[in-house]
Amino acid sequence: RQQPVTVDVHVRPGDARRALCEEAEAGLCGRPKELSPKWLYDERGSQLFDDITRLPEYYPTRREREILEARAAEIARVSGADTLIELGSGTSEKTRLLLDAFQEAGQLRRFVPFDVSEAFLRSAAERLARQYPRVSVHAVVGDFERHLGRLPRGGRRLVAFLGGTIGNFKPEQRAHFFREVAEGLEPGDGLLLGTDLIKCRDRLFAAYNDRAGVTAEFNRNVLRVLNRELGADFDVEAFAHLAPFDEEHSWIEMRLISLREQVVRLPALERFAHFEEGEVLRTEVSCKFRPEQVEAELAAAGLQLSSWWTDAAEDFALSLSFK
Ligand code: AVJ
Repeated sequence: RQQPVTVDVHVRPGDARRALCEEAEAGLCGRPKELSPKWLYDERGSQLFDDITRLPEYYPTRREREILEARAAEIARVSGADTLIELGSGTSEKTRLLLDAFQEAGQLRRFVPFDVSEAFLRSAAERLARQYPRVSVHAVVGDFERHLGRLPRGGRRLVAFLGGTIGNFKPEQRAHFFREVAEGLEPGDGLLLGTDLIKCRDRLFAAYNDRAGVTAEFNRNVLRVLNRELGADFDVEAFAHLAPFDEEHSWIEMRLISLREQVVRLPALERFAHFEEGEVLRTEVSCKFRPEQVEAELAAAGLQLSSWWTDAAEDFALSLSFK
């Protein structure tokens, strides 16, 4: 009596490694050095991020959960959706708050988890199908920077992009992302977006430079990923973590700083990467937003803000906008 699970696959396991090779060439051999944050999340990196969400200094996850706990029923009602699409569905822990609220309102027909890892997504989809037997689960394995055009059509859809992951995009990528989402939606479909808000810089700094050093390990883990995937020989201990807040761009910038001059072998690229002492490899930006800015950026993509919810401390926001 459980509904069947469908899985659309738009990325294959080998794709990630090829993309990493391409990025690493420009990102490690040129200057300034930079990698996109998606490489932080191998199995160990995902576990470390999970640990981060429980750190006393790292507020976003708790704040977003607080909002969802208070507002899930309202979100279900206002959205009017019968299809919930979650981009970068992760462990779907917060999703459950939404799924339960939609189910309670009797309006959930379909759940579409969208994630880049096929193995992970398949097991999550099976589990969700068992736990929500009246809901049909249609999983999509894809990259949300490339495959938004492949979202299943039909019904009244709500696309959820939670966790503040939108902050990992730079302004141009962000504008592109909003346009792609809007293009895939029909009038009446919505976007539920989680955004971290600008706050006092000490708290921002503490959230990304925790005392226990978990974020440092999470950051340095990308070097282990490069060692494994590219056969590189990074000395993980020869890089320090620092994540300052850049006021001008309004983003936290995660950096790995080379503690000495060093040459790293990149056999998969048949190249070397040279680091000066003190040279920075940027591994992530995490943008912090003002409310008016979120509204304006959504509007520029053709998405009308309808609701804006924050936690009691106004640290984090969920917005609902409609095409
Ligand atoms: C998962 C992208 C929302 O930017 O806060 C946490 C990742 N990086 N600590 C964030 C992260 C360093 C996180 N997001």
